[in-house]
Amino acid sequence: MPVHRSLRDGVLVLELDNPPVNAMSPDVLSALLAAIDEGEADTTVCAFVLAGRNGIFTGGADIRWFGKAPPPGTPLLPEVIARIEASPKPWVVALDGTAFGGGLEISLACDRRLGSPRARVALPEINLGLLPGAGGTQRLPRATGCAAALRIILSGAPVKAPEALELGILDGIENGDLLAAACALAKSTASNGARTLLSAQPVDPEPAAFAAARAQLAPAERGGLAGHRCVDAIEASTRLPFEAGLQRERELFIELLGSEQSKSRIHVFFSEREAAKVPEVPAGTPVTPVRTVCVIGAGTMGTGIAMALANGGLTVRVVETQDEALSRGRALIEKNYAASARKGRFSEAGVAERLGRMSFGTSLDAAAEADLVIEAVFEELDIKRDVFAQLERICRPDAILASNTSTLDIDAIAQGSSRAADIIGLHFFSPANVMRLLEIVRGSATSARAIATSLALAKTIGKVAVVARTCDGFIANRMLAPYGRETMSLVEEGALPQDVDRVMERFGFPMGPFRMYDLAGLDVGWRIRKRRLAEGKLAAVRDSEIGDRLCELGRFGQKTGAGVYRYDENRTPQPDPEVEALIFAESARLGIARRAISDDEILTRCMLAVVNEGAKALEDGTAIRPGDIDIAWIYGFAFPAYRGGPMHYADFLGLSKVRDELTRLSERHGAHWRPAELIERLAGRNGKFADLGAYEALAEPTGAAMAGRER
Ligand code: 3H9
Repeated sequence: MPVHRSLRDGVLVLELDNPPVNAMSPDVLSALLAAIDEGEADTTVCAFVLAGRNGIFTGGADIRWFGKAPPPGTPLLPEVIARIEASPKPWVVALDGTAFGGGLEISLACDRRLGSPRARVALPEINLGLLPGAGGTQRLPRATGCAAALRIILSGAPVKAPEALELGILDGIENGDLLAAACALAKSTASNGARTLLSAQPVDPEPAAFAAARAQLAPAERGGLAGHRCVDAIEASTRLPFEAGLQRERELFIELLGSEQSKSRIHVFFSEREAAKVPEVPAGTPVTPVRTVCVIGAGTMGTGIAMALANGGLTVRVVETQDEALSRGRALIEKNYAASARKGRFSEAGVAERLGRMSFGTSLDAAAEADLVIEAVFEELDIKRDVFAQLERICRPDAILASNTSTLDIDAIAQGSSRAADIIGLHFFSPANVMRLLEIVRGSATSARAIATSLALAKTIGKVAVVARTCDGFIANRMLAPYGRETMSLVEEGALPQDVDRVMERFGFPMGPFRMYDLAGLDVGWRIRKRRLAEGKLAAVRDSEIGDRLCELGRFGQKTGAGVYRYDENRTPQPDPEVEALIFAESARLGIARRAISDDEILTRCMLAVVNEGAKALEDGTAIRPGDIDIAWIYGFAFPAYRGGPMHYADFLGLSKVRDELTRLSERHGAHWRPAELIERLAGRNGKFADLGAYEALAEPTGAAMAGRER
């Protein structure tokens, strides 16, 4: 039953019950309306109390129904809210837990809002490329003032009970029996006669707040559309009578609902949650509870990982072989925390608490009691295998043994180990305490327990997890390689690095590829190319040598003051004639007649290189779903979320167009551009990547995948 009714001493209590988050689906809205009819007709009912079951008030409107026609006769949320406001009997809402989106909006239409200490409210619609479309932009400023309403709606961030009380969103916080207190408040409100509704309250215009808010927004065409419409809607509350303001909000909501930016962000919302579902790891798979983690290696990655774990409330033991290296790592962690405290990200007490959960040592024996060990030593196979051989002897039988390798094959690391089932890749992205993506890489022997434990860890430390099957570069770096190669080819053929960066930044990346190489360090790729060459692993497609030439000149990027660009004291990238000359010389050496290259060609070649490789990663089961790839690129490489990720973007372009463009590129630039078989297959039936569920892209479905499909 989506809404439970109970009569308590003349108060009709309505409890939302649509697990897991009481989303206000058509069933819930119909049941609510029916309850309102009954309560209004029942003379024994003097007031209403609205509450939620399942430990939550509600996660808001049911996003799954957006863009779909609800079943005939189903009321929309704004209609239900209008009924609540128009009711002759007062309403009190009892907010226990989360009240997001339409959940806060329905509360703002009630006379009184009582929260438990664990109440938290938000209007996060902007994260879905939308605005609060059920009165939130009109009622919230009447409760909090415009400046606070702008902050809450533009950030989409939750507000905890004490602050909600301070801002006038809550009328009180009940530490005891919330429902009983709400019923008592409802009765007393009823005895006062008149309703007290926010819609009747005036709004102070605060023009400066609107100017300041607009100044912060990204351009509408660069992902800022929802932000601009939010400000327009809130401003309407200061200029229009309440009903007209509601109407204006509705128009703007409908506009956003139809926008590509919102469709992309809603795709990201659900893809992020789908990515945590691995068919071979059903709900209830046993995990190793992780409280203590041992991190081996105190370099850039090891220290970032240690901070991410401590920020997630875990106990961390950092091990480094040399005292000097250990002290350097410890100093780096302390320096980073001091910087975070200066930026107000953590309080001094918060920093002390996190550092208090860390210990530092030079002996691997520290791993003996760890639930999980994460190795972050030098990216050399032999070194890593030696570490795992020692861990095999030291660690508890139920401990999970993870490697932070970004390129090495997990099967090669686990080869010959008696603990291969417990060995898994946990690929953090630099800086590991900031970047939200955690690529979980499973080897062919990795157990469901190891995967389930890693998925749980990701949730604990606030990372977004994507599961990849081990291969060269897993999902993210595997797709980054053709992207990188294409950026270099474009530069060899006639573009300049700043052209490619300009196009990709206009597309929405916060940083173009060449600026990214300089930030990450050109020497990282150089070392990998040299290692591959030494292992006789020649790239299937020629790698440009521009990066090597720059590294041979000691130009590793920002860390050496020069890479593709030269950097001034403010780290501003300056195009460098020396690099331009080097590029021209490289074109001449390769016998390439440089030509003008359009922005469209730059974007097309960069994006289709990624999409084509993504399709291949789906075909061979490296990636489970297209949405997983989108999440990996958004949280790993800052792909613009308002475009939904590379595979979603390809669907937006249309796979027939993508196939035809790839075919054209293959005729001009070589067979490596041939469309992936999956793209041919989907384009051939006018299909989309979005049509594919877990493993449905597999060229040859495996047993597990078939099992996954059946589940
Ligand atoms: C809105 O309200 C519009 C109005 O202004 C105007 C309308 C006219 N709908 O995140 P979890 C699913 S827009 C449908 O893992 P948690 C979710 O997909 C809405 N489904 O749990 C997942 O499904 P599955 C504004 C929803 O405990 C399951 O519930 N509200 C919705 O980590 C569990 O989700 C928001 O933007 C929904 N609204 O976090 C809030 N919410 O198990 C969006 C969740 O099949 N939701 N699901 O994968 C959240 O932020 C978090 O889910 C929440 C719980 C904090 C509520």
